[in-house]
Amino acid sequence: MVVPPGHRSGRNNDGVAVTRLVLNSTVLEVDGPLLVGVLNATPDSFSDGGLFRSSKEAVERGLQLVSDGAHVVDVGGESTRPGALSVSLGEELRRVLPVVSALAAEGVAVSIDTRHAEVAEAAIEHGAAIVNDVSGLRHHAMREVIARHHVPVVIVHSPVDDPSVMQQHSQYDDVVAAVVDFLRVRIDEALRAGISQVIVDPGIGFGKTTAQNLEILRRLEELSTFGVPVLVGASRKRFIGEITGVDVPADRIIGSVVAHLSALDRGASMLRVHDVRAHVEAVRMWQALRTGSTHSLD
Ligand code: HH2
Repeated sequence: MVVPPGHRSGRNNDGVAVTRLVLNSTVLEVDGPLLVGVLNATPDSFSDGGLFRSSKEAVERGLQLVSDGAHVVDVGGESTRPGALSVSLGEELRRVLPVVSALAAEGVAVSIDTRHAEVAEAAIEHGAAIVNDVSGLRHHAMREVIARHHVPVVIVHSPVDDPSVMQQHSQYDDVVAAVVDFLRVRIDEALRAGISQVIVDPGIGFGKTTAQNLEILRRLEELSTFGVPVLVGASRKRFIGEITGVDVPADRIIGSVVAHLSALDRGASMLRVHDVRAHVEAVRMWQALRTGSTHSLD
């Protein structure tokens, strides 16, 4: 496996991951876990759907995520929750573009959470700097857009492209092997298409049972074989509710933090989270325990 050339993701002297992404004309380098704040401009996302009815409210939320400590804000206009109905391209664009451009104008590093090449391209043209492809970079058109605009891509494992049926596809002999094999193929395709910055994500909850999500988190080191940053998004997901007994997604903060700290211990360097403040605190403590440093982190 060839490591994509745009990367210099490694470990510092304390063994903590350093992530470096080239975004438009700037470089985002984070010495320690990189936090991606979730911003769903949707009426039906499982934990924050309908909260930000206007673009203005969504932008305010995005700026709040940054002041709380998010390094990147991930803007999505279509829910991927199991069973979610797909929206038209026009509607997805209408939801995300004003939010992307307003945040980018404020200097925020924005990623666009989509499975559609048209939405990715329009969002990039409005200032998005990363594509979070929740369909796993399956489509040639998406690879072509990302390569042409030289933006980093998050490749998310999902057994099928369509969220409305993905829970019917959770049969794997070995879920971790299936995720690793899938990502290996997609990374090779990305490199062949000329994409130089790749981040991988096992797709927690994307066509997976609670037991499979746990198996992935327990064996997350197996994703380090690619030598590219590993992103984990367990935030508020249903399996956390099942394990902790916390029914309301927005109340699943402790379970989310614990899952994410475990992911950091097993090689993740990026976390996609709704509750940024709680994760900043948790990550500071995690990093201090690893390094012995008493300095508070930026
Ligand atoms: N999970 C969701 C959406 N996008 N992107 C990445 N890279 N990794 C994830 O695990 C991931 C993701 C689902 O969570 P959320 O955005 O909160 O909900 P919804 O899809 O209902 O909008």
